Amino acid sequence: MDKSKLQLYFIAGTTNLGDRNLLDVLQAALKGGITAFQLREKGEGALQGDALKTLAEQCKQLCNEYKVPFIVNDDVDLAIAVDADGVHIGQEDGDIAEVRKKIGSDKILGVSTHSVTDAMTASDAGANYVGVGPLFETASKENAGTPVGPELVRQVVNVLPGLPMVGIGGITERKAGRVIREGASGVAVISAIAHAKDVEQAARAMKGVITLASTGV
Ligand code: TZP
Ligand code: MG
Repeated sequence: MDKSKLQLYFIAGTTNLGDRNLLDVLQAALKGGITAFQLREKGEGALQGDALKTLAEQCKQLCNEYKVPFIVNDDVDLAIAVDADGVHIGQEDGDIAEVRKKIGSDKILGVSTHSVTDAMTASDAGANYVGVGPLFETASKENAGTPVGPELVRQVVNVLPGLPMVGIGGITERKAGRVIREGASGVAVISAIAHAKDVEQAARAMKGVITLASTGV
């Protein structure tokens, strides 16, 4: 896949947003320059069934307008049903090669990884990109596990230099540059954008940091 699509990867679901409307937040983030979006509808009060499918279709439509890939977390059947651009799965979400077979070779497959071994396995099984983390402490994921630290990004890049990869977990505007300098293609964030006072501005500022760090300035 095109690594530049991973530069600023925004992840959200309705349960991350309090009173905010997901489509409003997504639109603001798209205006601010996010390069990929993942719908991650999880936890208490998460939408299901038709309501979730409708939301996914609306997110996809909005992402299409900005030519930004729309990825569905975990739910392979939903991703297929709404013809999403891809699916993202974790280590406990089934066999990676099976998911690849199910979605076909044209769709993006992302896999969460916590070690170099995980990343090698995901790459061998047909992942287009991996998420590496949690790099730092995060309040956005239950049982996220002990932070692996930004050094793991460099270790994965050293072993798998061609594999597109995003760092994830507790990444703020202040920490994003470090993650890029360790060799990540981009950063994946929930709260840095979803909880920002001004979502569009937060995305734009983060994108600026990433662009600067990527060009080595
Ligand atoms: N996977 C590992 S950490 C995490 C996920 C989904 C949460 C990232 O959220 P935040 O708010 O950017 O730390
Ligand atoms: Mg999962």
